[in-house]
Amino acid sequence: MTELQGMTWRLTFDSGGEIIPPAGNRFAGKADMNVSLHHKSSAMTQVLSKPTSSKGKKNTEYSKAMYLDWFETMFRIRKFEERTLMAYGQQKIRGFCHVYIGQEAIAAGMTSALRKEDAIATAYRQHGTAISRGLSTKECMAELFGKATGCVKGKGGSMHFFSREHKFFGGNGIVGAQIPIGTGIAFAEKYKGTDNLCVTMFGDGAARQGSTL
Ligand SMILES: Cc1ncc(C[n+]2csc(CCOP(=O)(O)OP(=O)(O)O)c2C)c(N)n1
Repeated sequence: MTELQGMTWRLTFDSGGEIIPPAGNRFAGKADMNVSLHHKSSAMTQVLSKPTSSKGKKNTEYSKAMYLDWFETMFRIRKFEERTLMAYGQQKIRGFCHVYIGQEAIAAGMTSALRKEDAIATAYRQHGTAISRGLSTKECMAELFGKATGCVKGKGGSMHFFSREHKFFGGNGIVGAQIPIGTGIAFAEKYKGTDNLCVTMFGDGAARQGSTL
Protein backbone atom coordinates (compact mmCIF):
# COMPACT_ATOMS: atom_id res chain seq x y z
CA MET A 1 0.00 0.00 0.00
CA THR A 2 1.21 3.46 -0.69
CA GLU A 3 -0.38 6.83 0.01
CA LEU A 4 -0.29 9.60 -2.54
CA GLN A 5 -2.07 12.89 -2.13
CA GLY A 6 -4.78 11.27 -0.03
CA MET A 7 -5.32 8.46 -2.56
CA THR A 8 -4.50 4.85 -1.77
CA TRP A 9 -2.88 2.57 -4.30
CA ARG A 10 -2.64 -1.15 -3.82
CA LEU A 11 0.27 -2.80 -5.58
CA THR A 12 0.38 -6.56 -5.20
CA PHE A 13 3.66 -7.91 -6.47
CA ASP A 14 3.24 -11.63 -6.01
CA SER A 15 -0.22 -12.19 -7.44
CA GLY A 16 0.62 -11.78 -11.09
CA GLY A 17 0.28 -8.04 -11.20
CA GLU A 18 -2.85 -6.97 -9.43
CA ILE A 19 -2.81 -3.21 -9.38
CA ILE A 20 -5.70 -1.26 -7.91
CA PRO A 21 -5.19 2.40 -8.77
CA PRO A 22 -7.09 5.19 -7.03
CA ALA A 23 -10.07 6.95 -8.58
CA GLY A 24 -8.95 9.60 -11.00
CA ASN A 25 -5.87 7.68 -12.09
CA ARG A 26 -5.74 6.83 -15.78
CA PHE A 27 -5.79 3.12 -14.97
CA ALA A 28 -8.70 3.39 -12.54
CA GLY A 29 -11.53 0.90 -12.88
CA LYS A 30 -9.66 -1.17 -15.43
CA ALA A 31 -9.80 -4.64 -13.96
CA ASP A 32 -8.17 -6.13 -17.03
CA MET A 33 -5.24 -3.76 -16.57
CA ASN A 34 -6.50 -1.57 -19.37
CA VAL A 35 -4.56 1.63 -19.87
CA SER A 36 -5.85 4.90 -21.23
CA LEU A 37 -3.62 7.76 -22.20
CA HIS A 38 -3.67 11.03 -20.37
CA HIS A 39 -3.11 14.37 -22.00
CA LYS A 40 0.19 16.19 -21.79
CA SER A 41 -1.33 18.91 -19.67
CA SER A 42 -2.68 16.55 -16.98
CA ALA A 43 -1.43 16.91 -13.42
CA MET A 44 0.34 13.56 -13.70
CA THR A 45 2.82 14.90 -16.22
CA GLN A 46 3.41 18.16 -14.48
CA VAL A 47 7.12 18.89 -14.36
CA LEU A 48 8.28 20.68 -11.26
CA SER A 49 11.33 22.66 -12.26
CA LYS A 50 13.87 23.64 -9.67
CA PRO A 51 15.91 26.78 -10.10
CA THR A 52 19.12 26.47 -12.06
CA SER A 53 21.93 25.14 -9.89
CA SER A 54 25.06 27.13 -9.08
CA LYS A 55 26.87 25.17 -11.80
CA GLY A 56 24.39 26.44 -14.36
CA LYS A 57 22.81 23.01 -14.84
CA LYS A 58 19.01 22.99 -14.91
CA ASN A 59 17.55 20.50 -12.46
CA THR A 60 14.23 18.98 -13.37
CA GLU A 61 12.03 17.25 -10.85
CA TYR A 62 8.90 15.24 -11.54
CA SER A 63 5.94 14.80 -9.22
CA LYS A 64 5.55 11.67 -7.10
CA ALA A 65 2.42 10.86 -9.11
CA MET A 66 4.48 10.88 -12.27
CA TYR A 67 7.02 8.44 -10.83
CA LEU A 68 4.21 6.12 -9.70
CA ASP A 69 2.60 6.33 -13.10
CA TRP A 70 5.87 5.34 -14.79
CA PHE A 71 6.36 2.52 -12.30
CA GLU A 72 2.87 1.23 -12.85
CA THR A 73 3.28 1.16 -16.62
CA MET A 74 6.62 -0.65 -16.36
CA PHE A 75 5.25 -3.14 -13.84
CA ARG A 76 2.21 -3.83 -16.00
CA ILE A 77 4.38 -4.54 -19.03
CA ARG A 78 6.81 -6.75 -17.09
CA LYS A 79 3.99 -8.88 -15.66
CA PHE A 80 2.41 -9.21 -19.08
CA GLU A 81 5.69 -10.34 -20.60
CA GLU A 82 6.41 -12.84 -17.82
CA ARG A 83 3.02 -14.42 -18.50
CA THR A 84 3.74 -14.33 -22.22
CA LEU A 85 7.03 -16.17 -21.83
CA MET A 86 5.35 -18.78 -19.65
CA ALA A 87 2.62 -19.38 -22.22
CA TYR A 88 5.17 -19.45 -25.05
CA GLY A 89 7.17 -22.09 -23.18
CA GLN A 90 3.98 -24.14 -22.89
CA GLN A 91 3.45 -23.73 -26.66
CA LYS A 92 0.14 -21.98 -26.11
CA ILE A 93 1.51 -19.06 -28.10
CA ARG A 94 2.70 -20.12 -31.53
CA GLY A 95 4.96 -18.54 -34.11
CA PHE A 96 7.31 -15.66 -33.41
CA CYS A 97 7.28 -14.04 -29.99
CA HIS A 98 9.52 -11.09 -29.10
CA VAL A 99 9.15 -9.81 -25.54
CA TYR A 100 9.78 -6.26 -24.31
CA ILE A 101 11.48 -7.17 -21.01
CA GLY A 102 14.23 -4.68 -20.19
CA GLN A 103 12.77 -1.91 -22.35
CA GLU A 104 9.76 -1.04 -20.16
CA ALA A 105 11.12 2.38 -19.21
CA ILE A 106 11.20 3.46 -22.85
CA ALA A 107 7.48 2.78 -23.27
CA ALA A 108 6.57 4.39 -19.94
CA GLY A 109 8.60 7.54 -20.55
CA MET A 110 7.46 7.93 -24.12
CA THR A 111 3.78 7.49 -23.29
CA SER A 112 3.82 10.23 -20.69
CA ALA A 113 5.47 12.61 -23.15
CA LEU A 114 2.96 12.00 -25.95
CA ARG A 115 -0.62 13.13 -26.45
CA LYS A 116 -3.33 10.74 -27.54
CA GLU A 117 -3.39 12.48 -30.92
CA ASP A 118 0.23 11.49 -31.55
CA ALA A 119 0.99 8.27 -33.40
CA ILE A 120 3.50 5.44 -32.98
CA ALA A 121 4.92 3.05 -35.55
CA THR A 122 7.34 0.42 -34.36
CA ALA A 123 8.94 -2.94 -35.07
CA TYR A 124 7.95 -6.44 -34.03
CA ARG A 125 9.19 -6.09 -30.41
CA GLN A 126 6.13 -4.12 -29.44
CA HIS A 127 3.93 -5.68 -26.77
CA GLY A 128 5.08 -3.12 -24.19
CA THR A 129 4.73 -0.17 -26.53
CA ALA A 130 1.17 -1.19 -27.37
CA ILE A 131 0.23 -1.66 -23.70
CA SER A 132 1.70 1.69 -22.70
CA ARG A 133 -0.18 3.26 -25.58
CA GLY A 134 -3.54 2.13 -24.28
CA LEU A 135 -4.29 -1.29 -25.77
CA SER A 136 -5.64 -3.53 -23.02
CA THR A 137 -3.54 -6.44 -21.79
CA LYS A 138 -6.58 -8.62 -22.39
CA GLU A 139 -6.81 -7.88 -26.11
CA CYS A 140 -3.02 -8.12 -26.44
CA MET A 141 -2.85 -11.54 -24.75
CA ALA A 142 -5.83 -12.71 -26.81
CA GLU A 143 -3.92 -11.69 -29.90
CA LEU A 144 -0.91 -13.75 -28.84
CA PHE A 145 -3.22 -16.73 -28.40
CA GLY A 146 -4.64 -16.18 -31.91
CA LYS A 147 -8.14 -15.46 -30.63
CA ALA A 148 -10.82 -13.43 -32.38
CA THR A 149 -10.94 -11.12 -29.35
CA GLY A 150 -7.34 -10.06 -30.02
CA CYS A 151 -6.48 -6.52 -31.08
CA VAL A 152 -6.30 -7.62 -34.72
CA LYS A 153 -8.76 -10.49 -34.38
CA GLY A 154 -6.04 -13.07 -33.80
CA LYS A 155 -4.67 -12.69 -37.30
CA GLY A 156 -1.47 -10.81 -36.48
CA GLY A 157 0.06 -12.46 -33.43
CA SER A 158 3.06 -11.17 -31.50
CA MET A 159 4.51 -9.03 -34.29
CA HIS A 160 1.44 -7.25 -35.59
CA PHE A 161 -0.55 -5.49 -32.90
CA PHE A 162 -2.44 -2.53 -34.33
CA SER A 163 -5.02 -0.05 -33.10
CA ARG A 164 -6.36 2.83 -35.09
CA GLU A 165 -8.19 4.06 -31.98
CA HIS A 166 -4.91 4.40 -30.09
CA LYS A 167 -2.98 5.57 -33.14
CA PHE A 168 -0.73 2.56 -32.81
CA PHE A 169 0.39 1.63 -36.33
CA GLY A 170 2.18 -1.64 -35.64
CA GLY A 171 3.84 -4.00 -34.96
CA ASN A 172 5.88 -4.57 -38.19
CA GLY A 173 7.70 -7.85 -38.85
CA ILE A 174 9.99 -6.64 -41.63
CA VAL A 175 13.06 -4.96 -40.17
CA GLY A 176 12.79 -1.25 -41.04
CA ALA A 177 9.25 -1.48 -42.50
CA GLN A 178 7.93 0.90 -39.87
CA ILE A 179 10.24 3.70 -41.01
CA PRO A 180 8.48 4.64 -44.28
CA ILE A 181 5.12 4.02 -42.57
CA GLY A 182 5.97 6.38 -39.70
CA THR A 183 7.40 8.96 -42.09
CA GLY A 184 4.20 8.82 -44.13
CA ILE A 185 2.05 9.31 -41.04
CA ALA A 186 4.17 12.30 -40.00
CA PHE A 187 3.88 13.85 -43.48
CA ALA A 188 0.10 13.28 -43.42
CA GLU A 189 -0.12 15.23 -40.14
CA LYS A 190 2.04 17.96 -41.62
CA TYR A 191 -0.13 18.25 -44.77
CA LYS A 192 -3.22 18.41 -42.54
CA GLY A 193 -1.62 21.28 -40.62
CA THR A 194 -1.67 19.59 -37.20
CA ASP A 195 1.17 19.61 -34.71
CA ASN A 196 0.72 15.88 -34.03
CA LEU A 197 3.81 13.73 -33.83
CA CYS A 198 4.56 10.27 -35.10
CA VAL A 199 7.22 8.46 -33.08
CA THR A 200 8.90 5.83 -35.24
CA MET A 201 10.92 3.32 -33.23
CA PHE A 202 13.57 0.96 -34.52
CA GLY A 203 16.44 -1.15 -33.25
CA ASP A 204 20.08 -0.95 -34.28
CA GLY A 205 19.39 -3.79 -36.70
CA ALA A 206 17.18 -1.44 -38.74
CA ALA A 207 19.55 1.51 -38.61
CA ARG A 208 21.22 0.60 -41.90
CA GLN A 209 18.13 -0.51 -43.78
CA GLY A 210 17.59 1.23 -47.09
CA SER A 211 14.33 2.75 -45.90
CA THR A 212 16.16 4.48 -43.04
CA LEU A 213 18.84 5.95 -45.27
C1 LIG B 1 14.08 -7.04 -44.09
C2 LIG B 1 14.36 -8.09 -43.03
N1 LIG B 1 15.58 -8.68 -42.99
C3 LIG B 1 15.84 -9.60 -42.06
C4 LIG B 1 14.91 -9.96 -41.12
C5 LIG B 1 15.24 -11.01 -40.06
N2 LIG B 1 15.39 -10.37 -38.74
C6 LIG B 1 14.42 -10.53 -37.81
S1 LIG B 1 14.81 -9.77 -36.39
C7 LIG B 1 16.26 -9.19 -37.00
C8 LIG B 1 17.17 -8.35 -36.14
C9 LIG B 1 16.65 -6.93 -35.94
O1 LIG B 1 17.36 -6.24 -34.91
P1 LIG B 1 16.82 -4.91 -34.27
O2 LIG B 1 16.12 -4.08 -35.32
O3 LIG B 1 17.96 -4.25 -33.58
O4 LIG B 1 15.70 -5.35 -33.25
P2 LIG B 1 15.81 -6.18 -31.91
O5 LIG B 1 15.28 -7.57 -32.21
O6 LIG B 1 17.25 -6.20 -31.45
O7 LIG B 1 14.90 -5.50 -30.93
C10 LIG B 1 16.45 -9.63 -38.30
C11 LIG B 1 17.66 -9.32 -39.13
C12 LIG B 1 13.64 -9.32 -41.19
N3 LIG B 1 12.66 -9.61 -40.33
N4 LIG B 1 13.40 -8.39 -42.14
